[in-house]
Amino acid sequence: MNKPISDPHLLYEDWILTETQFDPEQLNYKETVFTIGNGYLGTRGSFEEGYPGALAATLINGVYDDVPLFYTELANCPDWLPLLIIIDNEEFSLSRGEILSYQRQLDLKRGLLSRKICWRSPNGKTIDLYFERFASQADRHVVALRCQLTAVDFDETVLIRASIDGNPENKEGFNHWLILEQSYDDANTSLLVRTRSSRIELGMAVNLTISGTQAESKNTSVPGFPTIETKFDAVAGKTITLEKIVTVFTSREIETPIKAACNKLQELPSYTELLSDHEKAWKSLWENSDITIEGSSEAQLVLRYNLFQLLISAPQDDDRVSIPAKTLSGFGYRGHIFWDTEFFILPFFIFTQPNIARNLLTYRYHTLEGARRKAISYGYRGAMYAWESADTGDEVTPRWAPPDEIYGEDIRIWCRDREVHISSDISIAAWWYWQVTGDDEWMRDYGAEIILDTALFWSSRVELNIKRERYEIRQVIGPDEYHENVDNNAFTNRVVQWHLEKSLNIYDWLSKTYPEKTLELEEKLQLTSKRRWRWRDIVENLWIPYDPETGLFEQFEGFFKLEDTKLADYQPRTRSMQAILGIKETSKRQILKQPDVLMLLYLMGRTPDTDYGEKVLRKNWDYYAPRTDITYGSSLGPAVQGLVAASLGKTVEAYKYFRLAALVDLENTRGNAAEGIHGASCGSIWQAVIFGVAGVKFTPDGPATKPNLPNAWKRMKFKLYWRGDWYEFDLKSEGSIS
Ligand code: IFM
Repeated sequence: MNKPISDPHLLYEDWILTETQFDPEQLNYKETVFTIGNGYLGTRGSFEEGYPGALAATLINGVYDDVPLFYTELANCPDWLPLLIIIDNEEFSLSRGEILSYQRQLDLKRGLLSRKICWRSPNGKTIDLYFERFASQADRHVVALRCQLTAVDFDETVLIRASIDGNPENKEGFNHWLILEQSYDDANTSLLVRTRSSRIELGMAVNLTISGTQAESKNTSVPGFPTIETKFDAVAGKTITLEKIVTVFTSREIETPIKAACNKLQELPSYTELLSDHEKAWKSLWENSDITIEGSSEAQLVLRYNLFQLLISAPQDDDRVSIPAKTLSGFGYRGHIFWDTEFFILPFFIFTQPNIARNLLTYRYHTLEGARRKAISYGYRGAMYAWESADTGDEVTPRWAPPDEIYGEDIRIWCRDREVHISSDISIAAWWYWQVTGDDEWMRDYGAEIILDTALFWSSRVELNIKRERYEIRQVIGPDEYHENVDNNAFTNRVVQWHLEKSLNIYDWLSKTYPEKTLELEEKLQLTSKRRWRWRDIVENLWIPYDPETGLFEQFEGFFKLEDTKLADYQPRTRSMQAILGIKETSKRQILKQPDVLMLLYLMGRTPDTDYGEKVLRKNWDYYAPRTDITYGSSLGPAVQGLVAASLGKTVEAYKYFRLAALVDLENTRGNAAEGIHGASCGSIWQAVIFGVAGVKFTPDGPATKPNLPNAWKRMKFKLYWRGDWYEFDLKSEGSIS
């Protein structure tokens, strides 16, 4: 990896991401970059002392609430960070006074965010400050921060206010919380709040300790803002340490969250012990999930950073939540869950943390009722998954988006109605989980119902074209969202065919292995032999727009007739082709938002029985890669494009796409990192490295590699879980050595 292009103040080294200068222009995007979390919650990297225009957020997975009549979103939870430092009536803030030195670091190995500042107040008092914070991986209901202060050139009273902000707002200014109760005793304070619509209660309790000086604490709370205030006499050169430990529970996990938060606070060990347990938990997480790269410590950091983002957003103890498209790091897409999880993120977990993968997939089981309601409302059978899903599984994609210009027309969002491939993406992920883990119980109790009920949806959605004697799927949107309401999208049709074939296999397996469960599902889903016969008929006769003579897929019926456009003619540019040409004009041309056919070929290429082979891959690469708006289209594209490039031995090109994907948040290459981490991009980077660079394929003898290491990478090591065993890989640039 070369030096970062856009941000000379970020340093990438093995495990440590360092920011060497504070730039207020980058405030919100860096808040995303420096998010910490533990899968239960995520806290953006906002400052403890605040900053004008900050988008502070703590998002707890599954805590959704409605903005009535408009939308459902993850509610921004009470902010546990506030810590004000007041010297001589001057509040410490990077927006005032003088920053004499600044450094912020995210230690990925330890899951620790820290900041070192030397600040001179407008009154000329200089202070050294060191902050650190973590969201405990060892006990997910605990978050903590520490602040060390050293007066450099003054002896003066310093006032500290440690609070919970119980009136947090979401990005558009909506406050989801009603304050129910707050209390105070000694150095502790607590708050109980409830969401307005979903009526989820949240209890938070705080303890503040101060060491290195004599200090007295008192309660200076105002409603909705419990505060512990403490005062001490600073002496030049002497370091004082403040530790703020916070516990949090919601009624999603426990009946009385405030009691649970207060009780836990009483039982906790010291900050140092909490931190040490947290570090041990991170060590064990990385044990199976890390990929080590020798030859480029920058590439190493960037790759680990993306994996870290997945690990901090993954539910470890909860199977009723998933990973939102923007993880738990921002307000983008309102915390909704897309196919991003199953297609892009899940493989990382299936092969390195199967327990988490199980939770993520079980969320889809628990949301089947929502998918069934959606199917009924569209006049179909079975389960039709929501394009955007939240707590119940009902569709939460907005129907309309506002126009780009003041007198423009509202824009209809068709994905909710037509981007139907998601039901098969979920089933494919469930099947892969089963293949890799051999978790028959999960398949029996959860997976089979997901796969079979979505198959029933398909048999009611697929249409028979009597004239052409074939089945078709009309009016869909494929992964390339520049073309809406098209017929026979190759990706959709092929994944449906695959899905129905696997449904028949799973039905056979289930009826042989668990006949009682089969009877139960037959009755519950009305799964008749006639319906299964129709699946077989569809598998055999569903039209796939593929020409075996040339090896070329047509992305959808009529795609080749669209006007061809040379994307090179539009260089240089900084916007997507859709932003330049408009929605309608782009849809009339052979321009792709993301690599639709290539995504299909990559997916099918994972196993020998469905692989179309290198010749077909090359043919389709040559056709579609130059027509894909890879830099400014969807963030989901570059890593997949890089994966395919690597499989074709195009290592230089592959590396270019790897960088594009890997830096999307770190360097804000699309300008929208402030909205939250691009979770799918993080997941597809893992896939690009494992399936593209290492060339992993699954053979009857287990995973095998065909490495395509970039020049700078001398060696890479990783582990994969496969059917009860951990496989360790150690690849050198000249080939596999074990
Ligand atoms: O799911 C994606 C989609 O494929 C492209 N637009 C953004 C969505 C959320 O990341």
